Formats: sequence, C-alpha cells, structure tokens
Amino acid sequence: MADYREMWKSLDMDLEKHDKLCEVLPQFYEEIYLSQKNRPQGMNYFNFVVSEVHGLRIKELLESRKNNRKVIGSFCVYVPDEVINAADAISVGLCGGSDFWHPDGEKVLPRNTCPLVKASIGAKISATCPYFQSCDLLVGETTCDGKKKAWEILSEYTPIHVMDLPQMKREKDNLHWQDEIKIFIDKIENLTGNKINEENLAEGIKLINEKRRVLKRLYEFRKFDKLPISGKDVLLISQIAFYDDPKRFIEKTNELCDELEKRVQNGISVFEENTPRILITGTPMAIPNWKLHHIIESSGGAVVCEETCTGTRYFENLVDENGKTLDEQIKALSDRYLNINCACFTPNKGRIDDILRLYKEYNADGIVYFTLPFCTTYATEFKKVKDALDKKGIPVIMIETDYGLQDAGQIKTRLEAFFEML
Ligand code: BJ8
Repeated sequence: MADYREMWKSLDMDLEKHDKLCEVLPQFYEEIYLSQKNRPQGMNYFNFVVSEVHGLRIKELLESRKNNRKVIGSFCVYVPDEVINAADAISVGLCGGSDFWHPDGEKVLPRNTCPLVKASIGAKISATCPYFQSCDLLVGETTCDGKKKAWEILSEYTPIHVMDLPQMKREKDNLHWQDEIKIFIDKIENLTGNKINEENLAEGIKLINEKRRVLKRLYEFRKFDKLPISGKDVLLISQIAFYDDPKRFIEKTNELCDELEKRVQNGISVFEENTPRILITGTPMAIPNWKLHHIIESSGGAVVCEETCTGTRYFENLVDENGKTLDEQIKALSDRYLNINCACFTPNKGRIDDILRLYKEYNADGIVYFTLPFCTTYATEFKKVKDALDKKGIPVIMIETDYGLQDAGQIKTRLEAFFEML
C-alpha cells in the first residue's frame, strides 16, 4: 500500500492507534475472504477496494474536498442519499463493524450499548477512522434509543444534523417525513452552497436508483440452485456500496454480474450440491463484520439473502422517477424510504411479509435471525417473526452475537445442528 501517513496526519488521526487497526485487517481478510475457492474474477476490484479502504478512497475524498465538494457521513438507510448527490456532495456510510473501537466507545457510553453504536462512536473519538475525519457533516436519525442518545454525545466532537424519523407509517407520518426531508435539503444547501432543484434532484434519484438496480441484479444470482457467488462476497459488496463512488460501484458490480451470468450458463457453483440455503434477517452488518456469514459458510451452509440494512432493505423499492416538481420528488422520496421496514417502527408487519416473501423468492431452507446484543427492537420483534414462521412451518434459529470471536465455536455448533435438521 502507498504511504498515506502524511494524509492521515493531516486528518488529525491518532497514527499509533491507527497502525494497530491496520495490522489486524489484512490477516483477517485473508482468512475470511482470500481463502475462498473459485471466487469470481470480478471480486478482484472489491479486494482492491478493501486493501485501499483507508488509502485511495480517502485520498479521493480529500481531493474532492479541495474542489469544494462536501463529504457527508450517515448511519442509517433512511437518510436520503439522493439529496446529498443532488447537491454534488459525497455520501459515506459510517457504521462501525469492529470491536477495535469498543474501548473508546465505552469511555463515553454505557458498556451495555449495542456494538454498532459503540464502535461508531469509538471510531470518532479515537480518531482512527479516516472517513469520520473526512466528513464535513454527520447525519443522525431518531431510530433506536441507543443511536438517538449517542448523537448528543457525538455532537460534542463534530457537527451533526439529526433527522426526526417517525416510528409509525400513517399519512401524518409521511407528511412529517417529507418535512424532515425539506429541512435536510435546506441544511445540505447551506453546507454546500448548491441549490437543490428539480433537475439535480432528478439526477440524484436516477443515480441512486441505478445503484439499487445493480444490487438487485447481483442478488438475482442468489436465487439459482447453483450459486455462482458466496454470501460472504455479496455481503462485502453491499458494505462497499455505502462508501464507494456510486458510478464506479455500479460499473464494477455490473461487470461482476456479467461474469456471474456466464457462471450460471456454465453451471458453476461455489457450494456443494444440497448445501442448506440460509436467509439471514435482522440487524445490519457494518464493515468489517463478516462474522456470521463466515461461520455459516464454514459450517456447511450458504447465505442466499439478507433481510437487513446491509441487504435487501438497502436496495429494494425504487424512488418514483416521474416527479416533475420538487414537492412531487420529495413525496416520492418519502414514500420510498417509508417502505423500509426497520424494527424501530410499530407495528412492523411489513417486515414479516418481507421475510416470508424473500424466503420463497430465494428458495431458502431455513432462517437465521441475527441480532446484536442490546438491540431491543430487533430482539423483541423476534417473537412476532417466529410466530409467523412457525405458522408456515419455516425453521428459524435466533443468534445474538457481538463482534468478538469468543462465541464463534458455540455458534458453529448450534448452526451445524440447525443445518442438519433442514
Ligand atoms: S433502518 S436497522 S440502519 S436504524 S442494531 S444501532 S437499531 S440497537 S442499526 Fe439500523 Fe437504520 Fe433501522 Fe437499519 Fe440501534 Fe439495533 Fe444497534 Fe441498529
């Protein structure tokens, strides 16, 4: 890797601590990703992106900033990227997926906080994440309590705008979310100095829809009996979608899909015949959280779909591109975003419908319900989901786990027993 120390120094990073973070990732990646057999050639681009995760992409962000483009970090799939792109700003996802950041997170948060929140806050206050250090503005949202209260603490370190997400989906909630999108537009206009109008918002909508379409295309290959790509690789691509340049990401993912099409024609599979097909549902997996996929796929299972925010919730449903006025476009954004079924909403029957639908569409044999510890909404929603699955005779297992590897053996044993039963 090129020497980026000067660049990191210019971002006020804690270089010593950051060196320690950089030491662990390559070995971890090698073990989990590069050791896979028969990977598509198109994964080389994504390997490269990971190898340069704190390097080249950050350099690009800094160069863009020199040209007066702003960088905006967010933590949730309800934040409308279309608006950010319309103002010629750059959006990056910031959720933390490593327990490296937990000790710093625990300096300001209770220990019994969700690992994702703890890692995200720890990444900022430890000054070891160049993405946080490159942002001109962070955008939080009022989803779960853990996040909502964490923004108050984060605001002591860096500017943050919080979007007030409703937690029900009535007409008045939709109107409220449209209002919030308008306030967000004002905020982004003030920050960037760029006015958002019908033309540039239409372009933003088109671009982000295109990203959704390519992810959908990629997921379609997971519906085949013979799987041309592993679940682990698809998870990585979804995670990269949150911070890569969208146009390049679309191009590279389409190239990979062309290759997968040929694999399907030639009957190439990366799994043995009759490998149990698993749908994962639950909390998001922020990079580099590859734990559950890795355990499943090294215990005799294949992950065929994720009903998560690093899965279908990120790309399903397009924004209607027919809006002519700004108001119509904002309404279209609100409609699309309120179609996401996060457990923060009540009631949340839409998520159960999604799980049942995806189970069928992806021809899954069983479901792994994943929750991060202390995520009350997803853990509590398990009861409703399980009741619905039981009624249909669909097997499900709940796995609650954090980012540490201490429980990996135990999870493996439970999953192996589950797969045997499928
Ligand atoms: S839309 S899932 S990205 S809020 S896991 S921090 S909910 S305690 S991440 Fe999420 Fe938006 Fe919902 Fe998706 Fe809280 Fe749960 Fe932690 Fe979570």
